[in-house]
Amino acid sequence: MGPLLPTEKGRRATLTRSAPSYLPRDISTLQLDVMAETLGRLHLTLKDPASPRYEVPFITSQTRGHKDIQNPLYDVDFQPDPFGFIVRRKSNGRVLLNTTVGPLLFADQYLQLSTSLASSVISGLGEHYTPITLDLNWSSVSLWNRDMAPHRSANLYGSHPFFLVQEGDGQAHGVFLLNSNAMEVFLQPGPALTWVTVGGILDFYIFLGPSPQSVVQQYHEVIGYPMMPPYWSLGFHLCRWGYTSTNITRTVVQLMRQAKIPLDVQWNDLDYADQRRVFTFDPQRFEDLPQMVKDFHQLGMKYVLILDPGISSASPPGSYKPFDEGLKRGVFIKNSTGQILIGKVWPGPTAFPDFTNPTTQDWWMDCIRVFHSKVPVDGLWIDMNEPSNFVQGSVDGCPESDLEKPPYTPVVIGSQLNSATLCMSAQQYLSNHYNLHNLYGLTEAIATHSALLKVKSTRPFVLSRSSFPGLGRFSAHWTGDVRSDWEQLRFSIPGVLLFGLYGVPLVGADVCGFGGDTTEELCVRWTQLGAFYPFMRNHNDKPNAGEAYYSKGQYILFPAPLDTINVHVREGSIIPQQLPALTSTASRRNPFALIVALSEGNWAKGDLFWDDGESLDTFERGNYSYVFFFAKEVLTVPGLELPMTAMITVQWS
Ligand code: MIG
Repeated sequence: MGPLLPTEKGRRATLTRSAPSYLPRDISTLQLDVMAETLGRLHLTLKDPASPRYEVPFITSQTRGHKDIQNPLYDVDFQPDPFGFIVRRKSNGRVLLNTTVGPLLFADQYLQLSTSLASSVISGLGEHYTPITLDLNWSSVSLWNRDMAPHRSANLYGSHPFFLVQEGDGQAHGVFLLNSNAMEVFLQPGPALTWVTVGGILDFYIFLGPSPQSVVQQYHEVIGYPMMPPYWSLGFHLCRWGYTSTNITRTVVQLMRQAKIPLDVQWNDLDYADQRRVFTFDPQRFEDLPQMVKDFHQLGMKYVLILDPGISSASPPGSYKPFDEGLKRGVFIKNSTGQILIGKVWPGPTAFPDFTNPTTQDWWMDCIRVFHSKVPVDGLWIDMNEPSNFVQGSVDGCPESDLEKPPYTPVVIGSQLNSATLCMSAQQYLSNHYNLHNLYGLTEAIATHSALLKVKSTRPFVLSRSSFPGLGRFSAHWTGDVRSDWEQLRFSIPGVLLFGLYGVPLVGADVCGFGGDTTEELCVRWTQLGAFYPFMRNHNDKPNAGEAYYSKGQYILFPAPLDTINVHVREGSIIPQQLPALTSTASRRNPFALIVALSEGNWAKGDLFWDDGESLDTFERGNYSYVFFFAKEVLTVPGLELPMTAMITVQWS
């Protein structure tokens, strides 16, 4: 470590590695900047002085332009070789951080720093399914945004590289590592922790409090204070995946009013969209959506619907403007060779808007403006924005590269960074997806917030599943696909409280649980708890039939309450189905689905005769289709990440 010399904003030194680290593409000379920005905030960065590296955009605009201040709450000492720093609370001399306990490593795709901790009571480093304080007994948490139903040890929808340490005497401090790359934090009983990140720079903010509240305030001063929500968004919200028509949605509202249950906001899930394509609505089942929204407004209610980022790329040219326009304006993320990256989400093949591109923000606003002129929504719910992808990387896979398989991959669900999302080598306006992945939801929230602001000129309401520091300036958050059970009800409390730390106070869990069937008692208790969530929405998964029992030569007793009829399917059969409707005139236009019950030998077959249903002699004249289905189990389909049990062959005649 060379001498610390004064700069305009603080002090600067050069670090030179004396022994090689043996890491690939090691960076052996670093620039250290130490900035005493406010009485309670210390800012420390480590960068490569020789060539600029990726740094997180969009955050911390408020902290620019600070000068080194005198007499802060902290002091910081340096150990020159091996390099480390020690941060103390001046008032009592307590060591808050001591990074001399382990080596600093700084290579292109592997950055590591360890520190001792002042106590074992630490909270943060979300988003995970944890209690309010973390387990320091040789555990680790990975920060990598992922579409994953909340459960233990999984990296979930958002990333928040911030933690609060309670020092034991009522005082507290906090640490924020501003870095958006995939990160793993190793927690040790020392108490100590080790940060490992696979890119970017080391950019630390240390907040001295001294009260826990002031730590949180100091953190929010850096990442931005939360937005002022519209008053109505504090009311009761009702949603379900499976309100399959305006008729059903209207009936729900009517029943709520008849039962005199307060309801501020009615929602629709993807059911409204024509072939699940955003910015459209189903011409039959949701034909009167614009009128329904106006009718709700007449009742003093508001209306919100879901918007997924994936834009269908397979509609016939000229038939789906959001894609055609987006293509023209170059708004979509490209693959490593410069073609539009195609993934697969609800509408089938999709392209992904690159919200780091200002052109995309304009295009997104135009899409919202046009849709809003037909359907005057009051807010938007942005789902699937980790971004989530049903195939790994893209429909064409991903190229072999250090970005897809870095020298070290943090422990993440799916084992690879491109699991259930885009290729890491995908190209965005500001950088590659490897660097920007964790910002996808935030950047979509920024674009959606500013579009609503321009289109409606009222306080925007956005609800985002994916998050990163700064999200709260633009959006509310819900905790994703929680299961309908007591444990998940209990864990929703730390889940919601932690998002307060992260600067997203308008947050809630799906009341009564999202996945599986709730029970009357659970739902009553969850509704009582939900009244204390800042954001209170009851939202459930599609009604589940999809429970399967496998049995042979056994007697099993199945519950058959009055509203349930059990269906038994013989092994080896495939049964075509259509979504039901109120008439067969309507239902025969609905999409088909297949029930495939594999045999013990792992095959199944079935067939379908399909004609217009009313003209004479269709069979004799050949005016029909005959489809034969054959399924055989395969273990994996190359490029398909989802567990796939059967390959289905279809023969037409
Ligand atoms: O892949 O839009 O978390 O609230 O109901 C599932 C359907 C997509 C996930 C959301 C959930 C929503 C569901 N969505």
